[in-house]
Amino acid sequence: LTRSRSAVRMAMERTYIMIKPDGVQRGLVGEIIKRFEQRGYKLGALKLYQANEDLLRKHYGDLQEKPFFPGLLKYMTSGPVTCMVWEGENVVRMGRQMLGETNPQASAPGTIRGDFSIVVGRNICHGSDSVASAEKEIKLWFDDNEVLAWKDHSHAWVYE
Ligand code: IDP
Ligand code: MG
Repeated sequence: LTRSRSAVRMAMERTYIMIKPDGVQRGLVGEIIKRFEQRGYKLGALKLYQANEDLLRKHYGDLQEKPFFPGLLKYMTSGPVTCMVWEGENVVRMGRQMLGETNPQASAPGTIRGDFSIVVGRNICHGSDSVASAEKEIKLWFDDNEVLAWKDHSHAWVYE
């Protein structure tokens, strides 16, 4: 019984969450951090950062041919972003759920995009779409020594 229970237990994951320049400018950094903290996820890394085009071309490599890509580069370099690593059970999928849909008008109220944004080109936040892209994005945006392992005293109150 113990073995089958631990076999179905979700893996602990890490995800890369980024508050885009509009989210920073509009004073939503605290609000977005608060939602991940209050859910019970654990902060692994955090910094305010001025992204450059080279980094964004790597981050958004799959979108380079899209007509909106030049505008996306301009948007994402228009001011500082807030880079974060959040850790916990199923956090990649749950993080995307907390962000909402890519298009804010398809995002349910209660999600970050659904509560604070209106158009896709100013949708406030980024979240990794898979465990593999999370690991890739964490490496891209952070040096190894910026991502910390630490003991969260709430762990036993968040997980059974
Ligand atoms: P995601 O951020 O929800 O993963 P992606 O399809 O990966 O969505 O697109 C990355 C980002 O590119 C979006 O969050 C948004 O900022 C921007 N974007 C996507 N589609 C459009 C568009 O049609 N017009 C303008 N910007 C777009
Ligand atoms: Mg994406």
